[in-house]
Amino acid sequence: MSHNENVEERTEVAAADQEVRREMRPRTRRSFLVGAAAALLGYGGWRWLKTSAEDVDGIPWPLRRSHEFNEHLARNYFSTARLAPTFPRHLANLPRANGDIGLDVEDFESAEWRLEVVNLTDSAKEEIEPSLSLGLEDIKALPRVEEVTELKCIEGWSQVVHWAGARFSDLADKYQLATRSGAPFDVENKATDLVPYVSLETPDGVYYVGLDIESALHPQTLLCYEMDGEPLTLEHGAPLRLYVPVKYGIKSLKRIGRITFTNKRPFDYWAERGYDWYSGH
Ligand SMILES: Nc1nc2c(c(=O)[nH]1)N[C@H]1C(S)=C(S)[C@@H](COP(=O)(O)O)O[C@H]1N2
Ligand SMILES: [Mo]
Repeated sequence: MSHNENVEERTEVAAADQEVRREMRPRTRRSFLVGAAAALLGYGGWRWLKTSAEDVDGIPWPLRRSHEFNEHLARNYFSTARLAPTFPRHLANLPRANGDIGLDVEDFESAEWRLEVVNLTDSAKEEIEPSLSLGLEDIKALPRVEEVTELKCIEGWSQVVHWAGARFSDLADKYQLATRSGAPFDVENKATDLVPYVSLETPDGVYYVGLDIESALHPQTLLCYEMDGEPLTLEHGAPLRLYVPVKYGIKSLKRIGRITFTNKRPFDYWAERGYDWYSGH
């Protein structure tokens, strides 16, 4: 199966999955929430809640608001003004190489590596537009950025790391990605023009992460080609890996093969295995 078919199949499964969830959600959520609210409020409170306006999902609005809160928080919390803490360089070290999903070392030729970029911004057509194919020299032609920030693994360890690479936002800017109009993005003032999601995958498509566009465009989110002052090693994701300061390490995909800007919330390897899709910290 070709890589594209693989992606398309995942997309189809996603669509079917979403369909099922759409059907199930109002019922399961409502019964769960109704039980929880009844337990919390007692009868009087419950009467008040029931008689409050119901919204589209049939969930009384005070409850619905708390549902929306998580997504709202994830989308606005990491605005460009909120920077992750930085550290003095002497505290930085190379972290342990953690996770090798999609990093088959035997089968990988660094010299043949290309970064494919796909713009799937027209959801009506659902067509994969001709992709941009970039080499490492194209990434290195973007302004070089160094930062000393923390890598936090969801398993409970963290390490201050000295990273070097290009800002993801500079890639988006240079190639006019990230917006529906193709105009330069403006996270603060023109959020409605942003393509809402980015998907990143290893070249074999085995490991894949989804990001909200705000986190992808965060000024400290890097496409890294160096860690700890040295060129990236294969086990840390050579030739190019992602680092997202506002997310747990699971989102910092090693060995990026493909970046897709999309209107649909992308599949995410660990979200499918029960972790929070946003995985912010
Ligand atoms: N391709 C790929 N990227 C990956 C992983 C993986 O298994 N495969 N693991 C993730 C996890 S859980 C962490 S904590 C970080 C670890 O990065 P490091 O190996 O450079 O320490 O990589 C992330 N990126
Ligand atoms: Mo991790």
